[in-house]
Amino acid sequence: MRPSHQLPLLGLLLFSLIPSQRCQICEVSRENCSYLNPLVNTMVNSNYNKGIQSANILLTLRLVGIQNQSLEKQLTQQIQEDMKSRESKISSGELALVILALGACKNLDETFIRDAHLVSKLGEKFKAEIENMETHNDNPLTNYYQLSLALLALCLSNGNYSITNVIRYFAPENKNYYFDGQFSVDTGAMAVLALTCVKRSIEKEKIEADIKDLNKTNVYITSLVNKTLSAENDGLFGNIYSTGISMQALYVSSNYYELNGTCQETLHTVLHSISQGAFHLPIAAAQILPALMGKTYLDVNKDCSSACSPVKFNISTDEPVSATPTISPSNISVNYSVHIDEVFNSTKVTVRKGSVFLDVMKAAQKQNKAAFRFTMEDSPWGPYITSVQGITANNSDRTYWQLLSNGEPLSQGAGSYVVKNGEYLEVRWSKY
Ligand code: CBY
Repeated sequence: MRPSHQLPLLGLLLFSLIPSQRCQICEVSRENCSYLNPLVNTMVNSNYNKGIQSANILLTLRLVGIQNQSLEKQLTQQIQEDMKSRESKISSGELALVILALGACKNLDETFIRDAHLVSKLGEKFKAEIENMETHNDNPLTNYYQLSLALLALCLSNGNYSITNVIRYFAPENKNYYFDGQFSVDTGAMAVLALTCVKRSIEKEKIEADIKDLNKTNVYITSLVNKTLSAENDGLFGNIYSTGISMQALYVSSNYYELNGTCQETLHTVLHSISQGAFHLPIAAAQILPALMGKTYLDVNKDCSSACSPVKFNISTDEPVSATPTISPSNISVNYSVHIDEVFNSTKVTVRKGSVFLDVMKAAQKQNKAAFRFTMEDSPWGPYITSVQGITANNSDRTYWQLLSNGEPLSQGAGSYVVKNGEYLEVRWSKY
């Protein structure tokens, strides 16, 4: 064969190799599957009293191919009961998770989605988010993490949305991707998943769009991926809790992840954090596991299984490793302040060693109700502080109570963060 004939062949061969290179993922190898045991046990043994937590867990168990029929049945029931009791109160992101979980990996719950018209209801919730932005200074009802989840679920379940109308809201410079001026890596990564689903639908001509929409979608994905990569530190993207969703975003977007060369470092840090109990909350375990098993939320319509799942996990009914240290009899003392504008109300509080931020807040409240009274709400991530001194956080104003230690914002909530002797703790009235 003459060289000129070989060239196109060589080109074809190289081209055929590209897709497999592009899909490089950073999953845990088969021999390391047992490192994931604590995550699986945390999810399996949690008390599934809240529907949304159940949805997150069911989605993950199905996606990674952990089959446990009785558990799936229990989770499905909880989700359906929660849907009935809170139907009008359920948020866009919550409903999106319910649809993703019930519809995941070709199972019979799909009939519930259809009979309860969940996808069209999600379309309404999505519209309400956008309408709120129009009337409230570009602030959605919830946040862009949920808006992205909603777009993702609508896209994956062929719901009704017009990409020409919504794409502009996903421009990377939109303020809703940023909290306190900092790029929210979780939010950006979820948006990458949603936009990648949309991009694929346009390319397959499953939805109506013009070339401008496709171009914008591509430009936004690239920019959001770059922002995620810029947030890399010691192999983590953002922090330990945003790394799972970021890995998913990087898997679906291109071969960036491979090129970036952080895979081994990422796995090393994450597996170490698992052994340290960083994922003791079921939601934290559910959010990291798919990426570690090479899965993304865009895989929900496939038949699901993964390299680790045929190796039966060592599912135990014992309590999973807990990060909450046992409260010891010795005491520590910390400084606690409520900070509103220029005004500080400060006190010294003595608590048991091993106490969490919330214990400090409770002790301060006992000392001085006027200065330190607060309220909280349950969330999948534990208690969320809603008001202090009667001043209440509000999504439409982008206000919240920020938790800080020695002047630095915490990456855990009030119910999880274990306080240390001599530490300066603060709740600060803030705008994100
Ligand atoms: N989920 C959601 O709607 C939450 C989306 C999320 C981006 C989420 C992080 C990411 C995730 N993976 O789930 C998010 N947080 C949001 C949107 C918010 C804002 C909530 C208000 C709104 N507009 O919806 C807001 C106010 C900016 C916020 N988070 C505040 C806080 C602080 C809570 C303090 C309090 N008042 O109780 C806190 C503690 C940060 C601080 N220092 O004050 C905080 N968040 C943290 C730490 C976290 C992480 C939790 C990690 C952990 N182990 O507890 C988080 C995973 C998460 C939950 N927030 Co917000 C981010 C991270 O660190 N990677 C969808 C729904 C269906 O469930």
